[in-house]
Amino acid sequence: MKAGIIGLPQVGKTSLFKILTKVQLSEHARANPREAHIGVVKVPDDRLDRMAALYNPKKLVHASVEFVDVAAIGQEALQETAFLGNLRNVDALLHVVRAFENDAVPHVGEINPLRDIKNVEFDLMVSDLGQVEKRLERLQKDLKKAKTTEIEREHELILRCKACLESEKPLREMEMTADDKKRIRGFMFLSEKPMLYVLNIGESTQLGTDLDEAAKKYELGEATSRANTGATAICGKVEAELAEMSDADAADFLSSYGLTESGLTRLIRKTYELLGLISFFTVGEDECRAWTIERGTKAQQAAGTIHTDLEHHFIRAETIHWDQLLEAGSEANARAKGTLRLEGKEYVVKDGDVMHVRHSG
Ligand SMILES: Nc1nc2c(ncn2[C@@H]2O[C@H](COP(=O)(O)OP(=O)(O)OP(=O)(O)O)[C@@H](O)[C@H]2O)c(=O)[nH]1
Ligand SMILES: [Mg+2]
Repeated sequence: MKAGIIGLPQVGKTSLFKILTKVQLSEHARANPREAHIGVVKVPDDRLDRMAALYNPKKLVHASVEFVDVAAIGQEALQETAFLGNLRNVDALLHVVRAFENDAVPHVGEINPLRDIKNVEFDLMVSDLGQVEKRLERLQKDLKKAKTTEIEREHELILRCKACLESEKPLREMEMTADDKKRIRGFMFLSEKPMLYVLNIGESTQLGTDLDEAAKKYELGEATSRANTGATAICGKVEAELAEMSDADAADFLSSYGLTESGLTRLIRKTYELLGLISFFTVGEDECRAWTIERGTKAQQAAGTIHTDLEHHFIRAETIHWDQLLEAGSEANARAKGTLRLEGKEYVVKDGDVMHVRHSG
């Protein structure tokens, strides 16, 4: 899974990227701010850590998310092939919105997250509209030559996309069937991607409350009720300090601000939710590992994310919820207690399930 960090100039995109990925930018990267930076981030997961404490495995593998930090967005940038290519390739967009006050860091006019969001959405939609219009021309030519159902369907769908964009609604809010989505997948429309608005707020003594209330304060609350859209807040400055600390110090620091988890953990979790992703686990003395699947995935397909052979030769999955496993202390105890279940291929995997796939391969 890949998420693109976008936003207006100087809002804190690269700062967020550096904190997330704990990557030190190379000289080359610093000298070329218009090039995309890519980094892989391990998804923090307390459930997995606690099970690892039980098994003491040789290898511990968290789920991961790839983040891409691109240059500031704007009509001009969206004409650049490289810039567009980087953005089209991601599964979700994180729009960093400036909410911190600092006269030393320039911003277009006063701090106004709602205005910035509208402007960036507008740019994304203009870019998509250009593509839609080009495609329509092509389809209308094709329709004159030969009328096939497939061309007619796509034509109708692209017309709907056009109407949606012209009414200044991003494509992520348009109702689409799974077939519709497949039909336009190749265009990789920017405004169709799930969007998480990330308010970058200033420091304060009551940061915990401020973070919780930021979306409301800046009137982004309604964004979270729109389809495929979410909002969260971070304080870049505090996160940067946290990133330098040991885990124990970080926990103390967080609680001094009235926080229980870092903004980054919350941000990664929100991105997961937005994309409809969940994790299941495999555990053992060799390896404890988190696997990422879409919510609603059945046991057999889930086994396929581990190895295609496991999907083809799937028989059953020994399944237990992570907290039941911790409570039992071992799989053997869980089996004796009856909390370890055998599930068939139609079983819909739940977030936090621990699975051991039995196969005939
Ligand atoms: N006070 C404050 N300053 C910040 C914060 N985040 C970033 N800055 C400062 O804002 C400036 C721009 O930060 P960057 O992370 O480079 O912003 P960017 O969005 O990547 O900028 P461009 O790539 O040039 O568009 C730097 O001087 C940062 O130190 C924040 O949370 N609080
Ligand atoms: Mg930058």
